[in-house]
Amino acid sequence: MKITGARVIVCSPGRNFTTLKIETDQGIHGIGDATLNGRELAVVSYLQDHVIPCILGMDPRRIEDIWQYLYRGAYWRGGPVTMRAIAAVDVALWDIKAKLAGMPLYDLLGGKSRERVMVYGHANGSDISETVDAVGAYIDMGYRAIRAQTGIPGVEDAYGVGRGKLQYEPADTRLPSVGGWDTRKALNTVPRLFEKLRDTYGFEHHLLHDGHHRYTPQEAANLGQMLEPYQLFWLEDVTPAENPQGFELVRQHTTTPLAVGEIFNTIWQARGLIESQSIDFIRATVVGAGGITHLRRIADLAALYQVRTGCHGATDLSPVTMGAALHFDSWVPNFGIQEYMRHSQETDAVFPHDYRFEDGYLICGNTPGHGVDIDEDLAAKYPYDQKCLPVARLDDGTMWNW
Ligand code: GCO
Ligand code: MG
Repeated sequence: MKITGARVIVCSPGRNFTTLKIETDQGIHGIGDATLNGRELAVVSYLQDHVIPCILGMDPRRIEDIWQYLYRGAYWRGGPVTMRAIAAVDVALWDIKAKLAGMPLYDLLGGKSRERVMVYGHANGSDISETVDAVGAYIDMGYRAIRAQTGIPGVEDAYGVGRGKLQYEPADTRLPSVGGWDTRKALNTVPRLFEKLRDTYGFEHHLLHDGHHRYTPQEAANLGQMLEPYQLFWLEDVTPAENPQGFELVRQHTTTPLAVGEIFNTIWQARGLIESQSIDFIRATVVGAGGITHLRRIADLAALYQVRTGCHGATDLSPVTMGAALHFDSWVPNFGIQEYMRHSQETDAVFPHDYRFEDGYLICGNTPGHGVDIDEDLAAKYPYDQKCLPVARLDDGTMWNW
């Protein structure tokens, strides 16, 4: 069996997506997501100029060998561009192999460990009371787990607030827009949000919060302590993970569960945090961390330390990643939760899929493969529309982590 063709499809049905389609001499094709929000064209070039010429003619059933070829063979290992390109190939090959076997991908991975996948949605508002209402709307939609982010008085464009949209979509200008940040003000506001949420809705639902890399380890520990009475499911990316020892300090001072890893590309970035038992959830996902082949190694390492998965699932990860992640989530023994921000109707139409939302869970379908395809004619109607993620500055102009 041979790979006879591979092409990159860039489209913007509501937002930008980069998709790889691999064709074979047996008429079976596979689809992989390669979207890197705000840096899409770098991955397009990596695939078109450097990966596709190498894989043409290879046997698509040799997923492991092709993964190693692209990872070791590049010599320049890791990084978001390389690993997204590898992920796109890997996911397309698993799609092909599962179609060949006539099985849904979860069966090929080892079979289902659960019937449905608990997801969390994103509620946000410009202030505490709007956010409390937004959480109520998610509860009404059936969600059992909800991430809550609020505007912070005195901070311009605080992270996670939808600017009037239900779905928070940060990449919306051609050049980066500038948001603000003030840790003192955030520490004054975030615990009050969760106090109000628990007062209003009780303790039945899982609540989550994303610090988006903004706090120092000491500030993060302080936030974790202040949030303890509200029993969060997790506090995410509370401090940058470049220095894993920072998480050890946070861990020593709070029992609030910690999640990290949506920007990780390899097991090497996750290893120290997992082995030191500094985190509870690993957020690496299919498109970010080299596809199914690499993600399952991360999950297996995590399982040794009772760390559970919590795959990144923002809207910049296409339905192809969502479909593949749901098969992974259905199989992986140490599953925690799956993020699900919901794609727009335009996006869903371009990527026909067989997963569905029901009662706070996503359920993956049974079609052979990962169950997601691309409608290329429809995709062609939505040309690439360059957009960047924002940047953040403190009040005095200092650059901060967005
Ligand atoms: C999350 C995230 C995202 C990222 C986005 C960047 O937890 O969902 O932090 O919303 O900001 O994926 O492209
Ligand atoms: Mg996040």
